[in-house]
Amino acid sequence: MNSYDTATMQSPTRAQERGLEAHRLMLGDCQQRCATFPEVKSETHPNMTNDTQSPEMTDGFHLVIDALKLNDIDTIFGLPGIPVTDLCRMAQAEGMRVISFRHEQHAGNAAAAAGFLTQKPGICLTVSAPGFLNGLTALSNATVNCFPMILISGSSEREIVDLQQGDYEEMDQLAIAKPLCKAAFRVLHAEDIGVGIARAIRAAVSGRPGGVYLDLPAKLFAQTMTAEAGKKSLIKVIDPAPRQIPASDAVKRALDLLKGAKRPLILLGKGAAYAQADADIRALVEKTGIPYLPMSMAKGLLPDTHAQSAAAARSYVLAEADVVVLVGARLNWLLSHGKGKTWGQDKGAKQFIQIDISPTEIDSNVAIAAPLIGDIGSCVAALLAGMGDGWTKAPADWTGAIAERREKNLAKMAVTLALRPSPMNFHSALSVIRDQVKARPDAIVVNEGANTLDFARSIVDMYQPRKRLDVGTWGIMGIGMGFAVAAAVVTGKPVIAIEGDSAFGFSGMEVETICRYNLPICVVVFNNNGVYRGTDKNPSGSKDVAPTVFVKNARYDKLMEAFGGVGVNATTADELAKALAEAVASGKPTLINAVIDETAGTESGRIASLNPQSAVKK
Ligand code: ADP
Ligand code: TZD
Repeated sequence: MNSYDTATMQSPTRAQERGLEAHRLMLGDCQQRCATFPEVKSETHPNMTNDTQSPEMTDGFHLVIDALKLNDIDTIFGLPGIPVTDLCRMAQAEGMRVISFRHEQHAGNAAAAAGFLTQKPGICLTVSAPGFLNGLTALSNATVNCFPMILISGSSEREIVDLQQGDYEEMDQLAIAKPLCKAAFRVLHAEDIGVGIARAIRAAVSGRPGGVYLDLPAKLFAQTMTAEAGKKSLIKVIDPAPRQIPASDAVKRALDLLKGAKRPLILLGKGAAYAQADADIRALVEKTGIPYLPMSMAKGLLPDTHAQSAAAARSYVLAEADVVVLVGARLNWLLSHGKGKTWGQDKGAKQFIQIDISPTEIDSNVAIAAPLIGDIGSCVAALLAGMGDGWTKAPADWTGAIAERREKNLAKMAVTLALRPSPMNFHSALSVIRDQVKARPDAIVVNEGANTLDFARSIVDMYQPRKRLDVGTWGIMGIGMGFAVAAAVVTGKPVIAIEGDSAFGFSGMEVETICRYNLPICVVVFNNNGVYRGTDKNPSGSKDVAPTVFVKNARYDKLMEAFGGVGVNATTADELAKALAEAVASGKPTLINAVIDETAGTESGRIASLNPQSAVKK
């Protein structure tokens, strides 16, 4: 019955033996308990079998798979091991796509990105304790970013965990997950698997999306019940993310405020990208003629080349605007908390209209004059309906002043982008990627690093919604390969991962995963020999190098070659352009080691001011 046993019994290592023993104990224990406790006892439980009739049977493994499939979830990102190895195998046998990673954090990041791209919760499957903890960073990051995902982890026996008797990979995972995600559930009985998965799906995608933890103890998987009862126990979730219609007085309040605005601004956040209300959002922007700013993952909701984009005049519009419409964007650190110099504190108070699905987001940092609570699709549709046909466009003196600044800044930037210094700097390398994305606007860009992130965000224009995935709300490194794998798996489109050399290191081993599944991913490593830069010196004179520098002139391209992908060392913009175009056209896993001037970066990119300064002069 358990193919893990037979598959690994030939020559088990000591660790495997320990694991197998634990597994055997679990199974034995399960059988014993089945005989003892009525809730899992086949003879007495109404859903369980009676051997004499030999009806078709199912078990916990199959119920988990059936419950996911019933809810149109077709992909699992995970990493096998006790007690979920057979779950991976069986899911694959049942037609699900199972993408196995080298580290759970990247499987979790893939699940999160899949959730963001599809509005269906991405599934990450891990083993207990350490595997669970490895996945937890991604679960927590997904929750912070409002991405729907479900981390499903196998766990040890409750009886042993709760008495802290030292089980194989013992940990009270549910308790640990709870504060780090939106909801956490545990299923103890096979007949509750349907409810558990339904609750997890609803919790992940309804209201403000987020991460959900589902704890499945090992012995659940082997519990049996009749196939018929099993089928009946599953739940097809109806309307998992119900529309939330804004109140009409809230819509009127928002429109009244917007009507009187002299210098209005629309700010689009990744909530707007997630909502998939692309046509209405574009209609809102174009009908009102209001200039807009996209947050990084909202880039492409309207093409970055749109005449109303104020991205190239960002500081000006943030400081000068009088009424700001926030669409799925929080006034957190990325927006200087809605106050201070960035927001032109000396120019009088701003008034905000905030569209968000979460009522408690309102007034989180500054007073919000017109909250509009609901899903973005419904809210934007209500605004459009309320505006009717005769809505007056944003004042021309405001839009004209922005256009003037934008053109000036874009012209200045064009000169910088045309330069071809040797070695490459961030601008020359990114100008090449910018051209490639323009040629293939359906490609998905994944982006992490410090300078590599900041420059790419402003230089690489996006043309279509949900084509840019990045470090998000935490500014977290390590999302690169997980996000790239998910983007390729979910969309089948080419993926260009623009990676700082430090950032890449967090998930670099997943190039093997990329090669194994032959995914159309081109990783471009901006190799400037270190975190931020490669120039720091150890001031102590000891033989260690400085904490921010790496091995000089490393060849990350060889890493991809090691697994059969294409590796290219690019020292000029032309070489980079050629390699990138070939990678995108061929769809072959490719890693381009883009050699960047090691002096080119700045400390922490554009957020250097967040570094605490020592008060002591030494
Ligand atoms: P950004 O980082 O791009 O500024 P944030 O992650 O800070 O964006 O904000 C996203 C916001 O969008 C969150 O406050 C979240 O509650 C909200 N949100 C997510 N999905 C929806 C939706 N479908 N409708 C309304 N609001 C949403
Ligand atoms: N660890 C994690 C998980 N997230 C982080 N954000 C950091 C550490 C700190 N950090 C940054 O904020 S950016 C960065 C680190 C380590 C890497 C910057 O170096 P890079 O990019 O090589 O990736 P640039 O382009 O050379 O600056």
